[in-house]
Amino acid sequence: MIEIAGQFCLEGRPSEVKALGDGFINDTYTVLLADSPVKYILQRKNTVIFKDIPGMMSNIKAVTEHLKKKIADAGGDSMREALTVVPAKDGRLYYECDGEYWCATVFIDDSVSYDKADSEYLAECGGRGIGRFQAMLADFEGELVDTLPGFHNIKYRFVQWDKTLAEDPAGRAAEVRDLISEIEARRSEMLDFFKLVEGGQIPLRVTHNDTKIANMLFDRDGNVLCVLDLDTVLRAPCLYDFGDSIRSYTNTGAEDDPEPDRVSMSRKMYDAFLRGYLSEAEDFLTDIEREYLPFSARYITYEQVLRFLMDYIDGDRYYKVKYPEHNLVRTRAQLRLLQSIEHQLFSHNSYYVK
Ligand code: GN1
Ligand code: MG
Repeated sequence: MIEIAGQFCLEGRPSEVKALGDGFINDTYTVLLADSPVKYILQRKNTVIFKDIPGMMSNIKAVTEHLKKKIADAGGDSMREALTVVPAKDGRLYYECDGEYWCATVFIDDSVSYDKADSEYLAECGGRGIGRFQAMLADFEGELVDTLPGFHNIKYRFVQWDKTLAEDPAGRAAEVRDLISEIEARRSEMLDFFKLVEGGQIPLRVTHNDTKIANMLFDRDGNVLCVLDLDTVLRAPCLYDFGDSIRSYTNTGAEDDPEPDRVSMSRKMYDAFLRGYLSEAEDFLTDIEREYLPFSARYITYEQVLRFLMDYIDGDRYYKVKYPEHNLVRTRAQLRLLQSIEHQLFSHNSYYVK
């Protein structure tokens, strides 16, 4: 690992590499130097999921350069408020070895990260952080490679879903019939929403697409310092970021809570995140985007239920699992969250119901 770290343009000699965090997709490490306090993040990218790492890294480089310029113009600290990609010694944005792709960024010290939002204040700050991230990228005009075709495209997810159910590779479909019908019961409503994206009524913007709270760094005052994990920066509806944030910030339980009774959407956290988000996004949101903010929470949470369940049926090939039933536990917990979102935002006495 030290040898791999040494392939990058670091400010000194790497002396220690330590595993970091709980990502579901990539493997992440911290790199310490022998002769300097500067630290780095080293990641082995998941090449089963991401087919074009050079394309992904050129997206990340272009987007972070754009953000850094905006941050510096506003008098901010562009080394702490945006990721800094560290190139390999041959000038590429990755190091390839035995078919594995490694990438490095500068570690941002003196910051706080969370798996779960613990206050309305933090949710409001999170909303502001994502709104600002999207606002800063509103005038990004560069090319972006589509690193994950069909990522939040529910039509494409149903193609994968139908195939997985038909093949039933791990022989697990029969035991999850109740969950499969929860997916099927909502299929047409989800496709109706996606027609608005395909038809162009809902615009594409430069968005993050994986805005769970663990993908943000906060400062000691609770403000979002830096948005991390830019692997999925794509042109997509900004609603996906809002929806995924609500899925993460408002959950009273854990994403994989083994006790679904602990899981619900906190309405107060929803309102706080929305308040923060609108304080930055109000100026660019169109009427239809505003109208569909609540639905996006339902859409993304539904997609997550589908993806966890599909991976369980598929024999756990996409997400890292910590125990054999993990994807099933995740499915049940996210389904409970979906039902709570529906109950609170879409039942007849809800002000959001359409
Ligand atoms: C994955 O990479 P990470 O752990 O932030 C996944 C997201 C899911 C999330 C669920 C590329 O995110 O789409 O919402 O897990 N990323 C990819 O926690 O599939
Ligand atoms: Mg990710």
